[in-house]
Amino acid sequence: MKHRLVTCALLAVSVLLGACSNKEAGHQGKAPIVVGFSQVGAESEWRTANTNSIKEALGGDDFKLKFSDAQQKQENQIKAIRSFIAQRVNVIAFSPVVESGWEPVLNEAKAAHIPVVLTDRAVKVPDDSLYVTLIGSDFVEEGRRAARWLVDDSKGQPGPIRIAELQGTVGSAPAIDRMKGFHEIIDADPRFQVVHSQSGDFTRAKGKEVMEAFLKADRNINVVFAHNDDMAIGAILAIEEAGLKPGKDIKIVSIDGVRGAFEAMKDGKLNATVECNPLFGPQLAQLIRDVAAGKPVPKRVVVQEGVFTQDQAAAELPKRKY
Ligand code: GYE
Repeated sequence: MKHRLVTCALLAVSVLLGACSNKEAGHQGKAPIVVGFSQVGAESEWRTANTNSIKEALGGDDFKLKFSDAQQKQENQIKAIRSFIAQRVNVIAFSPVVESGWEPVLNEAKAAHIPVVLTDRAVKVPDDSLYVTLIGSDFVEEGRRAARWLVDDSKGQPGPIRIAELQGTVGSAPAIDRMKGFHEIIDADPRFQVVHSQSGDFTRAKGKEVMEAFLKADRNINVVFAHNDDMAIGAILAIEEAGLKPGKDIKIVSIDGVRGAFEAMKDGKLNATVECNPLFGPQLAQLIRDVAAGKPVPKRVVVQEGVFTQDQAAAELPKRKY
């Protein structure tokens, strides 16, 4: 009897131990996948929607999310990634604020055998084995789409068509690529002239500030091309304060497709927005599951998106999830 009891107790202990070591084995057992995520910041409506989508998708029992906000500073992201490495997370994911300067820290992650998933923005590294995959939009195509809208809208109009450009964060993939795509299209038509171009760092406040400065120097602006909706919304305020009508005296096209842009289109103040979908949390969660399980994943995953104009705004607005 005593012997039996001891055997039972031993069995119970070994089952418990088994469960524990299974948990410690990380993602192979039932234990959650520990993910360190470094977000750019909270600079725009797009970013807030993106953060919510990621937190929700990585909020279940399958994951343990360590989330860090870099406040648009690369040095903060590098610090966060180093701390994820020190904590030996299973997967590191991050949306790089700028394209360059990532090699040292990515090499450290590689040396620690921690796979890196890039979200939203690309990096410039000579060795692309430093990250496993990138999930995000095609920013060059978004720039082309904004330009194609403009070409269409200004059919039959005489030149010059004077454009003010509000760039995103200097050195960031979306700023570089959207500018490139936009020029690819407009440079084919000599009527289009980009007469002002400056960064508004993807925020409303800076978009407004930069537009105010443009208008102080020059009231002869026909079009604003803003690299995101928030800067366009800031520019709308500056245009109104200057006594001009946004959407009429100055046409405005921007990128993201956030709720604020649809509201501005409904009011006739913004002319068009090119969609950039931030709601890829669920797709990211699946990618991370695959990466953690050592399954092969595509090097580049592109998010699906479209273009919307004023006539579609009222019908589209209630359907928008961001
Ligand atoms: O367009 C902008 C945000 O990287 C796609 O960053 C993202 C951009 C987005 O601040 O609103």
